[in-house]
Amino acid sequence: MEYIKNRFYEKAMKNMADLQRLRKDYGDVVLGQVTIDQVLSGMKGIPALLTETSKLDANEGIRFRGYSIQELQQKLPKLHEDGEPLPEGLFYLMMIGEIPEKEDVINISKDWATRAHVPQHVFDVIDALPKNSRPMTQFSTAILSMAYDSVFQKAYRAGVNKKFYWDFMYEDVMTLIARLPRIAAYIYRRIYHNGDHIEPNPTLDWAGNLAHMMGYDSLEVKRLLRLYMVIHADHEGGNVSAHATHLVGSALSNAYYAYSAGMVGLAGPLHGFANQEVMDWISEMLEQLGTDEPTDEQIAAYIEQTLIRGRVVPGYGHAVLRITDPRFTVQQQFAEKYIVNDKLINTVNAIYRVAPPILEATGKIKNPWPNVDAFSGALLNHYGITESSFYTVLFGVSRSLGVMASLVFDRLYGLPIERPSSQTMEWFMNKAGIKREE
Ligand code: HAX
Repeated sequence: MEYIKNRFYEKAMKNMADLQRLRKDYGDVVLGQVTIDQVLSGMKGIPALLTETSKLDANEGIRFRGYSIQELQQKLPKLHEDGEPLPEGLFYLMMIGEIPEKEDVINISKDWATRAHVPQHVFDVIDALPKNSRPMTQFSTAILSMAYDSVFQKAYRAGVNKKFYWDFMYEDVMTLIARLPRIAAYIYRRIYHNGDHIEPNPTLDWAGNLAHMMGYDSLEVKRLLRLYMVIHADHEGGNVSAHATHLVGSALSNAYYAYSAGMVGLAGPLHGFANQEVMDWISEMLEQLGTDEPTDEQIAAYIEQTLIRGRVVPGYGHAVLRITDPRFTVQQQFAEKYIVNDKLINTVNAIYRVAPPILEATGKIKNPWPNVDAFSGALLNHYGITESSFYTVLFGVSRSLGVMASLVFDRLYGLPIERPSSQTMEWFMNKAGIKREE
């Protein structure tokens, strides 16, 4: 499997000369002006990070190395002709920048299968937590407990030259990704299936094995999880999970520390936890209305009520996107293709009809359209994965692909410790040319 690592090195090293040239000869090129509003509204739109794996366009959605999700559905290798692409192929694409051959994808599957053994101490750490602690708490704690195994950390402590950091980081990243399905499934079976665990099947692909170990061996669930793992994998570098991973990694923390930090960020309700919140919000609505087939008028009234209560409508809005998230659309298409008349999916579609004009009419919500989290829960629920408190863990497993690929780039490029400046209120007032109210 060394050839994947070697190919990554050859391809990525070609960019090094460009990076050095940019820093040395063009370092004082001005990239734009930063406004007070940008800083005080969460640094939106400020170009501040170098991320190779994907790019998010506000009016088009995500592109992975230039390819849209629909293009990837056509081009990335699949196990079955009418199935979904394997996430292994997307990982290859993000790392190497080229669409892989089927053989490349099978090689990554095999590589991850050989690395997938999870040490007993990780299960012991999970089992030491209360069974009812949040799945994301169990997940991020389990990840952190694997730092013990970090080859990067050992190499660093042994004094290895920094030009080889990326190599050890690559090894940690591949091992970490390989172990995640087992860890996620272990937490799933521990919480929702009385600890009745299912052993991995090393002949299965990464997402297929996750479905298997969670207890779902049907082709349908494997197909859904392959789609799920592809569409959640990356969303350029500035989102909370990616940025937290990168930031912590910039202190030369190992991959387990960095990814665990990213997962703690993903667990927030405005980010990855929104996929559970969508389900909670819909459940509460249906309970309040006493129906599982609400009318558009009833949904509209519930949205208004949510806004009046000063709450967000989960699954809607985005910090960058200004359109319906293409990740929402591919899930909707998946449902149209494979699912006939599911009441929850009908409700999700009805919310999509009703919510955008109401959100737009508030005049303050910049993007009234649905994001990825508005649909994913209904699909999982349809196939029997009804435990919505677990959904953010599934998101997290997928997100490892992008943020971990980026971490290898970070170390190969030798990106420095990240340290933006912060300013006091007084500094901002001075810049605005105004004085504080007495
Ligand atoms: N419902 C109600 N109000 C909303 C809203 C929504 N869906 N989306 C934005 N707003 C509000 C904001 O809370 C903000 O209100 P205040 O001025 O009173 O603070 C105002 O509209 C302007 O916000 P914005 O500039 O449009 O949006 P932000 O960039 O600040 O936030 C969020 C983007 C995604 C966090 C936001 O749209 C939101 O809270 N959505 C609901 C939660 C959600 O679905 N999160 C998942 C996003 C996708 C993702 O990361 N998945 O992991």
